[in-house]
Amino acid sequence: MSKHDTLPILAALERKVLWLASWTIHNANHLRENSDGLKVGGHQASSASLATIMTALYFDVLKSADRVAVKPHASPIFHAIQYLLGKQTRERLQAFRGYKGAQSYPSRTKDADDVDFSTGSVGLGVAQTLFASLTQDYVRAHGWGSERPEGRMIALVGDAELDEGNIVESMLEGWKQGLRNCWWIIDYNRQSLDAVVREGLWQRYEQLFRNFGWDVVIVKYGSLQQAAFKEPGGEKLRAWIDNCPNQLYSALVFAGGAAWRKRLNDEIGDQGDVSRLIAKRSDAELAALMNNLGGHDLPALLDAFHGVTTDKPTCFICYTVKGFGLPMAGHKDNHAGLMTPAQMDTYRKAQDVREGHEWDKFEGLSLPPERLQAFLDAVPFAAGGDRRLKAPAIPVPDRLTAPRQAVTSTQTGFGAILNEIGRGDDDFDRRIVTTSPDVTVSTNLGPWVNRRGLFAHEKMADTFKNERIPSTFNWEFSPQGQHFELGIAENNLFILLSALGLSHTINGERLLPVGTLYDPFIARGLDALNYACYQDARFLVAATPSGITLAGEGGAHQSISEPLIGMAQDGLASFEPAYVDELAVIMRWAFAYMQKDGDAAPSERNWLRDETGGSVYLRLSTRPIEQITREMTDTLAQEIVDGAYWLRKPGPNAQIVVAYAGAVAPQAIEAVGLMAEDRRDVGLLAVTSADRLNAGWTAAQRARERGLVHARSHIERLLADVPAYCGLVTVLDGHPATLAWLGAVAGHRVRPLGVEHFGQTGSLADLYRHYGIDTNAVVAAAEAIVPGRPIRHLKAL
Ligand SMILES: Cc1ncc(C[n+]2csc(CCOP(=O)(O)OP(=O)(O)O)c2C)c(N)n1
Ligand SMILES: [Mg+2]
Repeated sequence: MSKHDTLPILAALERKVLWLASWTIHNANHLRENSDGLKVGGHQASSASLATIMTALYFDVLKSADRVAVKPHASPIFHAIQYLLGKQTRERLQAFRGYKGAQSYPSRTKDADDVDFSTGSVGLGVAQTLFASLTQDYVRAHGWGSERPEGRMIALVGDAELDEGNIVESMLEGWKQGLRNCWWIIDYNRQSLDAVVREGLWQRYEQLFRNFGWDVVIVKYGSLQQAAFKEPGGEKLRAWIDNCPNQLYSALVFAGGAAWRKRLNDEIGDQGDVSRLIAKRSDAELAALMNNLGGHDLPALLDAFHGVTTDKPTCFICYTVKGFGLPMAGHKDNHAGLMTPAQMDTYRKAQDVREGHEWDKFEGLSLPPERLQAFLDAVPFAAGGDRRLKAPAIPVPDRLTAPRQAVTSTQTGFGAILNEIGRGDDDFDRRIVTTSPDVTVSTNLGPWVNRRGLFAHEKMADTFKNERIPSTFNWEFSPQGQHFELGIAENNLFILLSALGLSHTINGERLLPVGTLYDPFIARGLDALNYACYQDARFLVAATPSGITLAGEGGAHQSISEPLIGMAQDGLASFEPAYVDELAVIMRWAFAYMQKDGDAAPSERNWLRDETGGSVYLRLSTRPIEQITREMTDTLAQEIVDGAYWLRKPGPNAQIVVAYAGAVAPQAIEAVGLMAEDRRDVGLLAVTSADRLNAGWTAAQRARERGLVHARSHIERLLADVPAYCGLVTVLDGHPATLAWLGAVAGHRVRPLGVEHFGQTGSLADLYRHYGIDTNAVVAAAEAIVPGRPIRHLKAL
């Protein structure tokens, strides 16, 4: 079909998309039964701003291999487009923002109409497209997925969204990594939520993008304006538009044709030709001309998009009007504005939509429905079939191992386990991809990187090696490398993990991503981590060092709240093992768990939904501790994965049980040893995952409440035989609330020990004593809750 034939169809679809989106929002707010009396909202103005751009993209420019992150508030436009393409149902549109309805912000996991990337927290979806493009390149450089066409990774970006620093962080990384096939289309409506944006912002953007190696295309004037500029006096009009402040332009868009005329006549009306240019247009024509910014003009947009012939990252700055085509257009307070029923009625009539036919796809359009349907059936974007790709699970070895060391830390063990994996060359070894924000060496990924190399489009030798200068690390880049070295930006780490962790469904090629960072800096990237989990990306993150155990480094580097984050973060199973043999079991399980995609029903053994899979967080330590020599039986391995096991099972008369997690194991063991000199049957519970224990406990209780009376979680079984009078001391290098709930499982009195205040520098002994997580503190806590006389022990503390 020639461009000549396509334009009228696209223009009709643009009207329809805007109508359907507006109707969807109106329906949700004014027509649907809404017993709580609250308006559900829907961002009518913000959506309208992108109606033309998205029409041009989805119905003409996009290919099926392209992937798009849609600005959160354009969700109604996206759903309307999918409805026209037959991929969204009327029922879900009618339930927009309601239970199980089309989502307020496009959601990969909760929407049914093939959202490529979730958005909502502004900035993150934008950066996701950049990292998705790097991931696509990584996959292809490794020889996978070349049977599919390459896609462009596209973000529809709000202009105020660019204030989010994570976008700039990602641009810097994209520049370093040779970004290709990435388009960011800025909806330059010059409005944010609260107000009108600063003058001249586009110039800052333009320079910013060019500095990072992007092409910039500015789509400022629509075709009506371009034609008017060629009329006598047109250049004067253009100069006026170019000099008009954003606030004033927005205000005049809102005020309409008569206001435009008055203002233009006041400012440039006595200048001959231009007066005639203005005078020969009616108010409506004048408003149409002045509102005809490039971002609302199909010919200008199609020229701009089709004009790109390279794979260079490209930014389009498209001038738009927030609320375009609606009565609230341009008003600075329009962000959460809703049309009134009367306004909607006027709009309905103007669209020739009959009452009762509001959802009809082609209602009110003058083109024949068959022609429109035939066009929709042939839209290239929708031609490729299922957009959710699948990739088979990569078999995980039966065991992961590290050379045995008598005294070592979980961080060292982590590096050693990956180093062992790095020796092999089967599919499992090749599909692992590691990444770290400038802490590769200090989180112990160095040995793995030495074996597998760093990833880059081009080969880059390690100059130190070439110059024969001895160095522990071989820093060689090549397209075959398996490590992404990132600059220091934890947001980038988590967004890259999100992109790598969706490769199976975006590229049809599975990767097993492993990221490392320092535990306290999880907080820096937390929203990006949450975003990655919300999209159901699959990865393993190892956070190390952690806690006050980092002694000499001091309070700025000592994490406290992260164990609670690990428990509370959905989609992330978290572990804090103490011993390397536990870690090996957990990592093996994690690589399989990351690939699961099954039934959401919980297992009757631990009441966890393991079959659905998820991502995994390992909180690891630099503290070398004496390892236990033991056989890793299947039962023990299972308990480690379920979250806890008895290191010393309490006897029938136990008065004290100590439960510990992570690096404080030696303190817990010593305290139990001392107390055992005076009290019989003292128990020691090794907790490897407070998160999984807690989740299983909650799920089993819920199951019992629903009538499954025999439902028992792992922690309930472990504590079942502990006498009711027994006290429970819990201890970890992290917030005490992590384990405090253990007392509620079977009604035991509990004294939770942990860290509540910022750490500081000192020796390990100093700090453990100061914060009350040393051997002495465990014994003192036990003494406070144990029944009967004080505990005597032979060794002085
Ligand atoms: C991280 C984050 N902070 C704040 C918000 C709330 N918020 C939603 S939209 C918006 C303004 C967006 O302005 P812009 O990107 O220009 O889009 P427009 O509404 O103009 O279409 C804000 C502050 C959010 N969604 N995410
Ligand atoms: Mg804006």
